[in-house]
Parts: sequence; C-alpha cells; structure tokens
Amino acid sequence: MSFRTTATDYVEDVSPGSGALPPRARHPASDARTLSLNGSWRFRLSPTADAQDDSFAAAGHDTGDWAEITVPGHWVLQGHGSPIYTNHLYPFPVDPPRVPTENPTGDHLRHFDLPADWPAEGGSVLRFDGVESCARVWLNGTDIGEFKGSRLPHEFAVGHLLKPAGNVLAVRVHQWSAGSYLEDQDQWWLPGIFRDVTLLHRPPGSVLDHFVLASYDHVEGLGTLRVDSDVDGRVVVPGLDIDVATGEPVTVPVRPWTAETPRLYDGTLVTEGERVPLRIGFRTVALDDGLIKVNGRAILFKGVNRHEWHPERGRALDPETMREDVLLMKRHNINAVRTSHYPPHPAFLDLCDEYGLWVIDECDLETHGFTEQAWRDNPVDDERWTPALLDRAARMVERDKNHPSVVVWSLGNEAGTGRGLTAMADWIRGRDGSRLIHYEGDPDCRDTDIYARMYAGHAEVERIGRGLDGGTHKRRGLPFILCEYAHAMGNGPGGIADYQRLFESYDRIQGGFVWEWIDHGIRDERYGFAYGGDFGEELHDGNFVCDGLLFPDRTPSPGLVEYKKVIEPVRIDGDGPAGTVRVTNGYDFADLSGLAFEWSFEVDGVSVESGALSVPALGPGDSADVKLPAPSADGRGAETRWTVRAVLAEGTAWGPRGHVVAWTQLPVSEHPLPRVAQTDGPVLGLRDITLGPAAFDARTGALRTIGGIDVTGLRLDVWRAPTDNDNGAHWQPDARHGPLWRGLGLHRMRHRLDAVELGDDALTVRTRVAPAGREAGLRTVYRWTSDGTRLRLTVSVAPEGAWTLPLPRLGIRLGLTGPADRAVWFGGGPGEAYPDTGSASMLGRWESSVEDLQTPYVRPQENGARADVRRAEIGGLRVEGEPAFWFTARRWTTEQLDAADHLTDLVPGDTVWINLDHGQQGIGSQSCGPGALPQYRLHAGPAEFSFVFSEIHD
Ligand code: IPT
Repeated sequence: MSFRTTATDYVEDVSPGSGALPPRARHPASDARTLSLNGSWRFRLSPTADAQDDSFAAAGHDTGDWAEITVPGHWVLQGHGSPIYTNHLYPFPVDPPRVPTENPTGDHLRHFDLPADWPAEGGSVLRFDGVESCARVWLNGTDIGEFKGSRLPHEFAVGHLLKPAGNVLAVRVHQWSAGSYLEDQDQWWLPGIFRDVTLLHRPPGSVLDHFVLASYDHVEGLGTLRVDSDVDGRVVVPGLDIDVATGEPVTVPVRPWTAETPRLYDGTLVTEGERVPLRIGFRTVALDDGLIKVNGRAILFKGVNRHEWHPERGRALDPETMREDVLLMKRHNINAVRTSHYPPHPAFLDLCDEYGLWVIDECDLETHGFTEQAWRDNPVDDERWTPALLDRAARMVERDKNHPSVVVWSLGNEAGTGRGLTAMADWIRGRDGSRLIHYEGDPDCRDTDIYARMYAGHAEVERIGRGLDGGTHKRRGLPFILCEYAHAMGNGPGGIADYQRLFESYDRIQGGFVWEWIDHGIRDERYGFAYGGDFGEELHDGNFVCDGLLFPDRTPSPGLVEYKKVIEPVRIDGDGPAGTVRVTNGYDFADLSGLAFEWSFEVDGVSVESGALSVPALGPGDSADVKLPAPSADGRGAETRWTVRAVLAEGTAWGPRGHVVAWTQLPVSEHPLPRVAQTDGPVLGLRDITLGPAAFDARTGALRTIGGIDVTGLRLDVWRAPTDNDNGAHWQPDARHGPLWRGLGLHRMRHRLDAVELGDDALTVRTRVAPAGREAGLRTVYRWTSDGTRLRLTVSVAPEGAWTLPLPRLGIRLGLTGPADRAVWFGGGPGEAYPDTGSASMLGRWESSVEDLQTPYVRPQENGARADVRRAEIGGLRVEGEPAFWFTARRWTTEQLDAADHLTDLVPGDTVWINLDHGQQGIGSQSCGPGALPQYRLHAGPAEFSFVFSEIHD
C-alpha cells in the first residue's frame, strides 16, 4: 500500500494561499484598538511538513516540552537549526513546485486574552506582516487559512472566532514551499515569523482600503488631493484648510514633497467608525522627455540597495534599527533606496516619507536559480504561477501605495523574462498610474519605464549616456539607471567617483544604487561575524553575503565614507593660491539656505585659522564665486592649504548643526621634500656596519637599529592579502588579479642577496626579488645615506623578465619589535584610501592606535592604508617620504592576514609590521563588476622612491 498525507499539499501548491482578506493600504495607527501579539511564543520544530498533526492548534494542548521563541524572529537564529546562505542556487533540488521532504517546520503557539475594554461590536483582523516562507494559521482550533509571500502582509478576518480570554493562536511555518521558488534572493534563508503579528479591532464603519492621491503641479505651485476610500468619509487636512468628502478632488497651494524637502501634511480620513491618520506628500512622478521627473525636474538617484539586516535578529528589524538606517543614509548624502529585493517592513517606508528618500519599492520575487537550467521552467513564464505573481504585486502596491517616498515600483529581481512579469506590470499600471515601473531583467524594457542594468562598466555606461547602446526603439527613449553597481564587498568599491562623473555628465543617466547597504554577517562567538559556509551548509556562497557599505554592526565602512564624499550635493572647487572658491548647488530641489560654509587655513596639516564663508542661498544647479580671506599665517617653508566645508547651518531631523555635508581642499603651497645631506659614510665594524644613527648586519646589509629603535625584516614588499575585489567573482570575463598573482607566486617572493657595498657616502645593498619557478623578478637596490642624525633609504626597482600583471603593491615593509601602539601622520585620513577609493581622504595631521588603523572587513584582506602620507611617526620612529607614500601598520604580517578567514583568526603579535608603499593597485569592484580602471593599475615598471628615517627625541 502506498499513501501520502494530503494535509500539507498547500505547501507545494503554486497558489498564493487561501483564506486571507484582499490586500489593502497599510496605515499608521488609527484610533481603532490594536493588540500586538509580538513577544514570547511557544515553539516546536519538526523535520518535515507533516511530522505532526494539527492537534496542537486546539486549546489545552500540552506544550510542556516546547521551547520559547521570540516573535518576530527566525528560529534558526534562536538555537533551532541553522541558517543557509546561497546567492542564486536553490538549496534544494529544482523541481518546481516540489520541495524536499526534509522541510523544517516550526509550530508556533500564542495564548492571549483580549484587553478588558476590547469593543464587543465590530470585527477583528489578524495581521501577519511577514512570515518565511509558508504558514498555516488556526485560531481557537479553527483553520483560518494558509499563505505564502514571505515579505508581504496577510490579514484574516477573525472576529467571529475570538473569545474574551484564553484565545489560542497557532501558526505552522514551513521553511520550504512553492513560494521558495519565487524567493531566491541573494541572502540567508531564514524561516520564521519575522515581522509583527497584530490583532486589529475593526469598528463598524471603519476604513477598509484607501488610496491617497496627492499630485503637484510645479507650474502653478498647486497640489491636488483626492482620497479614495472603500468606505465613504471625509478627508480633513487642517494645515491646508481641507475638509472634503472621500473621492472628491481638491486643489490648493502647497509645498511639494521631495526627498530633499520632505514636506508632509498631516490629515485624517474620518469614516463613521474610525479616524485614520494620513501623512500626505504632494508630488508628481512622470516619464517626460525620456527622463524620470519629479515635480517637473529630472532627479539623480544617489542610492543604495537595502536588504533588511541585523547581525543578531536577521530580517526581524526593530524600529530603532530602521531609523538608524535612514539616519545613516541621510548623513551620508544618500537620497534613494531600492528595497532589494522585497518590500521592507512598512515602518521603514514611513521613515522614508518623513526624512526624505526616493524609494524603488521592489516586489518579493526572484527566481535566479533557474539560470542554472537556461531558465527552463521559470515560474515567471509559466501561467500556473501567474496568480501567485499577481498576488505578490497586489500585496506590495496595495500596502505601500500611500507613501510619497515610493516613486517607482519594481517587479522583482533576477527572475528572467516572461508572461507573468508582463501581467504584473499591466496590473500595476492599471491600479496606479502615478508611478513608474522598473525591472532590470527585461533588457528590451517591454514592461518597464526605465532602462536598468547592474554592474555595467564605466565605458558601457558612457556609451549608454551617449545613446550609442542600441537596443529596442522603446529602450532608446528611456532614462537609464544602474539599479546595482559598485559592489561593496570587502575593501572597496573602487571607481565610484568615476561612475559619478558619468552620471553627472549625461542627462540620460539618472544615477545608481550601490550594492549594497549592509554586510549580512551573523554575530558569532567563534567567528566574530559568520558568513556562508560557517554553518556547514552543503551549498553556499561564502562571504559574498558580506558586501555592504556598513559592517554587520552598522559601523560605516570606508566605502560608505567614500560614497558620501563622491555624491556630496554641493561642489566646492577653487584656486588655492588665488584664494577663490566656486560653490555649485548640486541638489535637484533644495537651495543652499540650510547650509553654512566654513574655511580653515592649514599649515602642515594643522588648522591655524578658520572662519565663516558667506555663500548665497543658491538655487539648484546654480554656482557662485566667493573670495577667501587673506590668511595671516604665511606658512613659509611649510605645506599650506585651505579646507572649505559646507555644514548644516541648524540641526535637522537627521543631522546636528555643524554636520559636514561637503568639503574640499585647495593647496596653496607644496610640501617641501625632506633633505638629507650625505655627510656620513658607512663604517664596517666587527659584526655591524654603522651609518649615522643606524646599524646594519655586516654580512647581509640588513638594517638592525635606528638609534635606540630595533628594526627587523626591512625589505621590498609587493604582496597584499588579496581583497574580494582582487579575487573577483568566478564568472568575470576579465582577468582576475588575485588568483593570477598567487599563481605567479607573488606571495612567496625570494630575496637573493647579490652585494653589500660600502661606498664613501653610501651603503648599497643589491638584491633580486623573485618567486620560485619563474623568470620574472625585480632587481632591487637599497641605497642608504645619512647626515649623522637622519637616515635616508632610496629603493630602486627594475623588473626583469616578462611581467604581464600589475603588482599588488610596491614598497617596503619593516617590523618594529619595541613598543609601538600609536601612529601619528601627516597625510590622508582619517580612514584608509587606495588609488580609486581615495576621494574622502583628507590631508591633515591624524592620530590613531595601531588597532584602530585596521578596517575590520568580515573576511580579512588588505586594508588600512593611509594615502599621501608625507610623514608618519610610530614607535619612536619618524618616516618622511619622497614622494608621499601609503602607510600601513598592523600587529600581524600580510601572510597572516592573507591566511585568515575570519577576524577572530587574527591574533596580535609583539611586532608591529609597517608597510611604506610607493604604489598600490587600485581596488575596482570585480567581486561583481568591473576591475580597477587602467589608470589605477600598478604597472610593474622601473621605480625609485625614498624614505627618511629618524629617531624622535622628545
Ligand atoms: C546581483 C543580484 O541582483 C544581487 O541580489 C546580488 O546577488 C548581487 O548581484 C551580488 O552581490 S546578480 C549578478 C551577480 C548577476
């Protein structure tokens, strides 16, 4: 006999579910009662969908041995099972809509009483804001339905089932379902009830669905408001003297909503049974002249892709974390968010309305794994799945339609092409003509209003900007955005300033969205932050899940600091020696009245004078020339420069007064190069060679001490611990330098000593540096001279043999074995910078502990170099460069850094290892995009560079 239980057939059913109410607008708290069912629930995990019958849903079920779980939450982050990370591979056999028998299933139970004053009349609705991936719900033993669509709301009418006390809410959640095929986003698979569960009282005559249509006529300065409501009522907006019936348009003078000027008017929708607060932003989004325009003006997206992430709670975000995201974005000049790749918690959109961010709201749809089978059986091209796709589109649009911040609907991500997508686009257009439609996977733009691409290189973006990219007739007439670019994995992304220049040069290019906002590292005792593979997954994509501008704990990475600088909304240029500044307002809507300007005059990196600079309240796009004062310090013989900053004139909702929005530095006089007279000559002793303050090994010419400072291992260094961008993604068409460098053996260079020569005024050490098995090598000569107190090293490098690759770095390394906890330097800072990530590196006098010089990339890799360093002091040693150099100091070697997989693998040693680099290879973003542009590559060519060392006596 063979049989299969049918009780769980809904799990593998392509339908979106049954029993739920039609989708409707989500509104902030009305005056109707609500009861949050968040909190501690009872929990039982089963290995399969049908391991347990449904008797647990009945009152009185013995839950004695059940665990406790926090809702909202994911059970795999609360000690039951473990997370799985894959980028696009389905972590189960692809046989849609079937899922594995091993289907972790979490039974959740919550007992609750109604508050004593819960009104008897009216109905009640039970709302789930997000459950991954499929849930079946019982209230007081009655099966009320099942649903899929993890990041979408589902409501059930439950009034008839409620009791004043002793209610039992039972939710069975299956990790895998047919819906999983539609949710193949590049992120952790995290089952659970991960968003709020709420009981809503629905008084008689309360609001059902309502649609706030608030447009803005930029020619007349008039806003038109109409609130459609399923239940008739009145619309009251006291600030605009509006009191009209629902469905009735009214036109009044208003101030418009934009991301830069997020003016919201508070109103109320009043029906017989309920008062629903409205937050109304008047704005009109249009495709006009081939451009995305808001209120008549083309906008430029300076965006990020935001996944919901918290290192302990996964996608169960609390309100503070959401606000922190928005504040961090605003403070870093970001003006747009693509909600990759699903509608966010609705409270996030409230914050976008309030603080001002353009939003591309993306549907919870991705079928990326079908790419492995040439998109065969892709659900989006199979009409059996179309109802599920339409359900997802409707649940997004209906929930979020009243948010002024949402200016574009996105059909989803990486789902190939197909009829289902067209059906979604048609439905959305029919329901809401007031926004544009985006979908990147449709190269011909059949269903979309925007030509969108991801990771296109600079040259191609430029071709698109010039309109030379061809494509269908329709596409040629559309604006262009990079919905993903600048892959922020590990050190990087490099080249964003070069992108921004293109965005600002071509009208058709309306900006981009960096991939992505935050590293999805999971806090973990063993690893610091865990990534793919750390939970023993049989398929995984490693640290590709850590590719954000924020570290998992929301500390901004250097990439975010760079992005902030690159997209600053005010351009400040000028002529330092002439003391003139040109200020250009780069906002699309705001004038500069909210900003104050400050100058400071710096001598050798130290501000000696500062003051306010008066700049007119320029309108968008306007420029003005202003004169700097005559500095009273002359700074003769030193390096001098102006730093000009635009700061918030007053505190705003997102930033304190004085918060720096934009800045520039204008050099006045150049850095004087260090001079060292060659007065001393090397003296050969028994074991040592002495030269000025230094002693060398007589046999090897190796530097041992400079005055009282012990130095070890000084030699040429070309290796860096490859970054994620050096390593590149395996599918990249272009050469990936990380693996090639390792293949050549640059991580195991041998140093052959050819000669130690004592001249009259110099000690010369001749070497050849090369890897085993290869003819290519670097003839390297160290020439030491001294004036008695200072020691100068000139390194000359001449490549021999065939060098077809750029070098990772070119410089020297040395170890300090004495105490060296802090570094002070005059050069770029405060953070790290590489050739194509250095926009935010500000010249100044900086100080840091060695520990804080490290950038904690979740997977350890090259980091922490400070650029343009003229002078650095550490462990009693002063180093001056000719020319300026890159300075790096760490308590482990490059080889240890290279060998580490997690931050916890890095154990500080007693020696501080210092790299003084003449050159560094650019970073690029080849972990999922183009490599370093040619101008940022470090070619292996003849080079010469010098350092002057001296002991600091103070
Ligand atoms: C692109 C995805 O859209 C995004 O979700 C993420 O996976 C990103 O890449 C890489 O981190 S898909 C692209 C690699 C084909």
